[in-house]
Amino acid sequence: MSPVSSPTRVIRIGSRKSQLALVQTYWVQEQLQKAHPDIHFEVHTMSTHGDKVLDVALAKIGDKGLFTKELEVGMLNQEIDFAVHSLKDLPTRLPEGLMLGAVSERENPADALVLHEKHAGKQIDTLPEGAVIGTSSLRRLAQLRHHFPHLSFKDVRGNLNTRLAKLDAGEYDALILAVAGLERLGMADRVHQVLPSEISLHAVGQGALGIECRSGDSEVLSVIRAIEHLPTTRRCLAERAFLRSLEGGCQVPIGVNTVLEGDSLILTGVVASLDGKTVVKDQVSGPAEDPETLGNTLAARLREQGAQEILNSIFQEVGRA
Ligand code: DPM
Repeated sequence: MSPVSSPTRVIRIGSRKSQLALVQTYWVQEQLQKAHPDIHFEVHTMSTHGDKVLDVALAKIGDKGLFTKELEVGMLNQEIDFAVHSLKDLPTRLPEGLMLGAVSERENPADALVLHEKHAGKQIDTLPEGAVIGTSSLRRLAQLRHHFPHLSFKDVRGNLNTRLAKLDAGEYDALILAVAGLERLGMADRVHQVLPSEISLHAVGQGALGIECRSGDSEVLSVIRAIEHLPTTRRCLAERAFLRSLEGGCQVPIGVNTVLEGDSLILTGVVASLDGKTVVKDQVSGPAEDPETLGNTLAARLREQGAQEILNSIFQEVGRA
């Protein structure tokens, strides 16, 4: 008698439809498929609100789950089992019933300067007076204005290819984009300069992927453990606690940097006003085992130095998400 074969277990992965989201999701699918040959991993794509509203400045449409909400509803409805996000797009407070289940190894978390060809050979500090920098990140805007008040800034939306086409067409002199996104799309050659952390502290979670799943879904949690990277998780949990404690959404002029040194973690954070004139920056270090305490401690320190006033005036200006 032939043995009765059990039906193959299917796990459904949710993803946004953008090229970057799909590259990231297929990478996760491939890693998990290798680690769990007995399970079949299927990718289901969905459009999120952030993908549909392309003509409004990011900071104005609010950010609460802008790129995650439809996927979250899909998880709660059991249509998908988990979702792959750029961790920096995943809000620090998740809906009831969902959790951050795993974080993958971080790639270069820094920001990159991408120049129009007429500026070839230049760097951020040698761009001419009035050069137009395309970014819709308040974090990049505030930090760069602080260091380079002679540059001007213009909003830019759309996917990476759309943005690069606008740059090449001469609408901007330069763009600031995440190194990790360009690398994942095979466009690392567009990076003219990796901005040092003294100039631009990166966004919370930048360069890492976050897997969001149903709280307590023990099967999914044990499956996704295959891509978990503990050092990255610790760094990102400290960064996320810092942002959560400051009540900052995705679109705030808040930057971070984390360094692991043996058993200790060093966390640097900045909050800057949109005109770049007021910058509050500090650093804390402590046991890497307790990253969230570190994030909360740094937030409290920056608040003592005026960070809350900076944030409150921005929430008044651009609205709160
Ligand atoms: C968030 C921001 C941006 C994205 C804000 C910030 C950049 C928006 C812009 C929260 N999400 O960074 O301060 O510059 O107009 C995004 C990118 C990636 C994930 C693209 C990028 C790829 C890198 C990664 C958009 N989300 O930052 O250039 O996975 O970390």
